[in-house]
Amino acid sequence: MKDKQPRSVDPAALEMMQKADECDIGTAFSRHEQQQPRCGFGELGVCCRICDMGPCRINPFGEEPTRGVCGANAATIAARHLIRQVAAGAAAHSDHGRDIVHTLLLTATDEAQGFSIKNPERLKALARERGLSVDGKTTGEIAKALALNAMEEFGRQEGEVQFAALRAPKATVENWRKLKLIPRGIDREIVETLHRTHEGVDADYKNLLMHGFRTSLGDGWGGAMLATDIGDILFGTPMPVRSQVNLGVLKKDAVNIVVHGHEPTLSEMVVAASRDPELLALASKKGANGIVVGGICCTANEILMRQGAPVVGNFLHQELAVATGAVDLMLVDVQCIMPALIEHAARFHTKVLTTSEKARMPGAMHIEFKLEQAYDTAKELVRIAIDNFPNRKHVDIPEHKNDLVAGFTVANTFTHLGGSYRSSFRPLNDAIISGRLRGVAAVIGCNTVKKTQDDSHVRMVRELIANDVLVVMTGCAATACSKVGLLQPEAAAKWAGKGLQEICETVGIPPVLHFGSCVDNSRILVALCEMINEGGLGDKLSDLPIAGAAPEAMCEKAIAIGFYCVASGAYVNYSPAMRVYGSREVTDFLTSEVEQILGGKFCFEGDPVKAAHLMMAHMDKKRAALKLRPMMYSRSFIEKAELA
Ligand code: XCC
Ligand code: SF4
Repeated sequence: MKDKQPRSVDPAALEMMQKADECDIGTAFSRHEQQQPRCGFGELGVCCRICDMGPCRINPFGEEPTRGVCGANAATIAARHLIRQVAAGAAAHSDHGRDIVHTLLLTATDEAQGFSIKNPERLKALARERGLSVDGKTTGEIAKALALNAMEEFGRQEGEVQFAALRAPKATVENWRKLKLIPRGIDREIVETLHRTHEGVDADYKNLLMHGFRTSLGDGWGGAMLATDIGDILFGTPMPVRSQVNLGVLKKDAVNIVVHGHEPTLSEMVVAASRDPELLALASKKGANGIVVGGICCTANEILMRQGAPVVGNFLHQELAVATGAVDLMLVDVQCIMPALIEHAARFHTKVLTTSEKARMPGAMHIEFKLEQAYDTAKELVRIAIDNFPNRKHVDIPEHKNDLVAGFTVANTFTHLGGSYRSSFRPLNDAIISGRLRGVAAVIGCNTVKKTQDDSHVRMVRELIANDVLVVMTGCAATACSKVGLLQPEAAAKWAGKGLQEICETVGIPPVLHFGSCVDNSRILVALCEMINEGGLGDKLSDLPIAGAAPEAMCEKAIAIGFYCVASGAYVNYSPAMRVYGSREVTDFLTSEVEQILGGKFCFEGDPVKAAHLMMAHMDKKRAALKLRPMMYSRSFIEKAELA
C-alpha cells in the first residue's frame, strides 16, 4: 500500500519503464499508481458481491455493519471469496493439464500434426504407475490408454484423484482420507466450490476453507501434476541446460518472437518452426540474422527447460518487452496476459496474436492453434513475425542479460552423485540429517506491482542460501532470481553458506534449482515424497524441514498453489497477504489453527528477509522434532522467531 516504493530492482526493467514514461505509455506500474488509494473493504476481504442484494461490506473494526444483507459475517465473506479464488486457480492449472492430456490423446492417434512421444520410457513408467498394462502394446496404444485414464481424473464423480495415494507418503494419505480431503474429481471439487459459495449455502468458514484445501489438492496432485508428467512424455523430460535471461536476449538484427502464456503445446511448435530451414531462409531474405524465440511467464520456463530457449522476462516484463520496439510478434495463449499489451503494441510495430479460443483480446490478431494443423500453424505464425521484421522503427534493447542453468527434475537432480543410474535422494537426506543443509525451500510464484519487482524473491533466496537452505524455484520467481545470477553454479561460492557450498560442489548443482513452470510445482511435491521414501526424515510430508514461499504473489493460481502446499503439510509464506485480514477468525485459522489439522499453515509476513527467518525457524523446529544434528555451520532461527 506504500505507493512510492521503487518499481523494480531490475535495471533492464527500469530502463524500459523510463522509456515508457517518456513516451507517455502506461504500464502496470503507472496504472497501479492510478488505482491508489485502493478500497479498504476489498483489500481486507470483507466486500461481498456474491448476490444482487449486495455488494455488502463489513466494518472490519467490529462496529456495524457486522453482517451483509443476508446475514453473512466477515468470516463467511472472506472465506468464500478466498476459496472461489482457489477454485479459479485450480481451474486454470487443471484446464491447462486437460489440454496437455488432450494433446497426448491426439498424438497417440496420430492426429496432432508435428507432435510425437518424445519420451516413451516415461510413458511406460507412468502407465504402469497408474495400473495400465503395457506389455505387448505399441507406444500409440499405451499413450491412448494413458490419455483416457488421465482424462477420467477431471470428470470423476466418486473415488479419488489417483496421484495423491499413488505418490504421497502413507501417513499423509491417511490424514487426507480421514479428513475427506482427497478430491473425487478435479472438476467436481471446483464446481462444488462454486455451489458452496453461492448465496445462502455454506456459511461455516472452516467448512468452506477445508473444501478450499480439497479443491486445491485437485490442482497440485491432479491437473498440475498431469500437465507436468504428460508434458515430459510429449516434449521430453528436461535435463540441466544453460541459457540466458532478461530483455537483453532480444536481438537487434534477428526476428524476435516472444511467446507468452503457459501451455507448452504452442511454444514447442513455434520453437521447432523457428528452426525450419525454409523460414530461416525467408528471415535472411528480409535482412534478419536468424530468429529468436524467447519466452515470458511460464511458457518461457517450458521452452527453457526443454529447449534451452532464452527467457525474455517474467510477468511484469511483458509490456516492457514490447517497449523495446524489437518484438516482431508477441504470441500468447492463456493466463497472465495483460490486455494492456494491445495499447503498447499499437505504439510500436509489434503484432499481438492470440491463439486460444479461451483467451482473445480486442485488437489482437487471432489464429486458432489447432493440434491437427499445429506445425503448419506454427510456421504461419513465424512467417507473420518475419514479415513484420522490416516494419521496425526505433529499437532500444537494454543490454542486461544473465546466464542461468535450468532443467532440474526429480529424476535428474541427484543422479549426478557417484554416477549412479538411479536417481537417489540419499545425498540430500544425508546432508540434511548431518546438519550440512538445513532443509529445502521452494520459492515460487509471480511478480506484483504491490511490491518492488523481483526484490522479495532475490532477498529471500539470498537469505535462505546464505543459511544453508537449498532453494528450488519455478515460475516468475525463478526468472527473477536468474536475472541476478542466482541460478548458476558460480552463485554457490558467492552467496551460499558453507554447508550448501559443499553440497553444490560435490553434486555439481547451483544453490538455487530451476524446477520449471508453475504447474511444475508438482515436481517439488514429488521430490518431497522422494525425501520421505528415502528415509530418515519422518513419515509424512509435514515432518520434513521444508517451507514454501510466494513472496510476490499476484494471481488466483498462486493462491491455489499456496493452498495445496499447506494441505500437503508445508509452511507457506504468502505475500502480499491473501484478502482475509477483515476476519480475525479466517486469518487465525489459516495462519495457526490449520496446522493442527494439516501439518502446514500460512504466514503472511511481507518482509522477505523476516519471512525467510520464519521459514528457517519452521525448518529448525522440524529438525528438532526429528532429532537431527545441530547445523554444522549456521545458526538456529528458533529463538528469534519465537520472539517475533
Ligand atoms: Fe503468471 Fe505462471 Fe504467476 Fe508468473 S508465476 S505471473 S501465474 S506466469 Ni506462475
Ligand atoms: Fe450481501 Fe449476502 Fe448477497 Fe453477499 S451474499 S452480497 S453478504 S446479501
